Amino acid sequence: MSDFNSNGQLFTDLTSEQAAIVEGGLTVTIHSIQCLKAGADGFFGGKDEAFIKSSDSGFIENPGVTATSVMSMDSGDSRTVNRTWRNFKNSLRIDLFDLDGNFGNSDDHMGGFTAKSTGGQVFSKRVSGSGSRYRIFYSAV
Ligand SMILES: [Ca+2]
Ligand SMILES: [Ca+2]
Repeated sequence: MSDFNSNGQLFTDLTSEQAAIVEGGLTVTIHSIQCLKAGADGFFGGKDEAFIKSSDSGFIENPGVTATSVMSMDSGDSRTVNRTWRNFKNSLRIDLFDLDGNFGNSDDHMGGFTAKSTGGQVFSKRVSGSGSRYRIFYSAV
């Protein structure tokens, strides 16, 4: 929506996305993950080859480099991740997958969530999918 201000100059109202750019966007850090149940390889059993990816858009840093390395996860395992994503918006989508490339299948989705600001505090989020359950520890500002 456009309008003229008192000096007769054209100005445009910011959309919420543009306002987030002015405010600096959102920075999401995944601190660690905990595997509550490793089950995404079905009857093959064993561990998940977990990786975290954001399919979001509008990245400020590392565009295109959106996934972590693969972490071998068994039930009860915890791993430090310490990976940060930053975008232009006020939310950022995080998804967890099990790598299945060696079997020629597409990777299994093990759940995800849309992160919003936590005021810098560390929150945990439970996600599940494809027979696996995880807890993801994150913060966002
Ligand atoms: Ca699998
Ligand atoms: Ca796998």
